[in-house]
Amino acid sequence: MKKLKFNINASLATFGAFKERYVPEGYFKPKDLEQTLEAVSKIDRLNGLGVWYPGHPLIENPDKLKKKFNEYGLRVADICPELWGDKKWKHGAFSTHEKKIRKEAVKIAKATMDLALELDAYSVLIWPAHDGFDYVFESDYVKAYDYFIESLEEIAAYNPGVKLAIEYKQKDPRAKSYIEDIGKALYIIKCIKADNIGVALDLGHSLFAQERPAESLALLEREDKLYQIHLNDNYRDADPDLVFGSINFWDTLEMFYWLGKYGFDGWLNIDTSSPRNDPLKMLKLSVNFIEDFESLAEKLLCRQDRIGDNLAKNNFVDNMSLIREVIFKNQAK
Ligand SMILES: [Mn+2]
Repeated sequence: MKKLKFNINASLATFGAFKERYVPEGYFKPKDLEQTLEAVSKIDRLNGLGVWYPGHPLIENPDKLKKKFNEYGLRVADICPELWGDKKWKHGAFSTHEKKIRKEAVKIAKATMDLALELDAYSVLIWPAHDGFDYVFESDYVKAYDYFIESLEEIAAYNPGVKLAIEYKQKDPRAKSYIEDIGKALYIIKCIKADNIGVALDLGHSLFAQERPAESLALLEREDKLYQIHLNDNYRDADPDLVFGSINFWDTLEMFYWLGKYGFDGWLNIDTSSPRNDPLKMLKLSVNFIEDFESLAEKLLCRQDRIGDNLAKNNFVDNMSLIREVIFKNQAK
């Protein structure tokens, strides 16, 4: 069996100040671009960074940004339009009733697609952060979904050669997001009918939505809509972006088994937040955990025929007995 070795990326945001409402000044003094690239380049296997527009260092000069990343052996993995950090987006970017704001969001998303081509990014991440609501009688749902779909249709048609990955999430910053789970994400994609619109499956968001991540992955694989994977962890009750691999072992292992089985060739994006621990060490820990899950998944993939036979009979107990032997006894009967 071919060795599992996924592409791994992170983001400069990993080294941010981590400002929050209780500690508005943040927990760290943010590192500058050179310091961050220097630090990231020392982590083996971490070969890419996700960037954003507008606001990311050097993003107005993509050639210079590419050259700078190259100096450190890094490349751009993905890019996203930054449509959450200003109060003008407070009623959403794509679904808001304010036409002027929707137009502005669409314009920024199109410019981000142009940058994606210049930077050789694999895909463009669309996170509809404020597209949601907080209260009953706050939203005209039909209109909101119409506007959302119209906006995304216009963006997708702008360049069918650029992949757009919608990232669903239950809530935060809104009390309720419109695109909150895999079902709604796929519903929207089916409504839009553009070949270049898919999904960013964020492991933490899937757990938070009470999904089995491997099942959500399967739906995306079935529809050929798996464009990005984001890795982090949580207790399924919120999205604190805790270190990948630290909490939900079995769901994560099952997801890695299927990622390997499907031959996923995109990027695994380490999407974690680390206000109380050294961000660089935490990033390394996530990379190490990815390698651990790759090697465990590999061992299982060597037994995929037996695992497949058991799945075909819904034979959980024989499957888990086999998997347990492989994982804990380092052997299989
Ligand atoms: Mn994410």
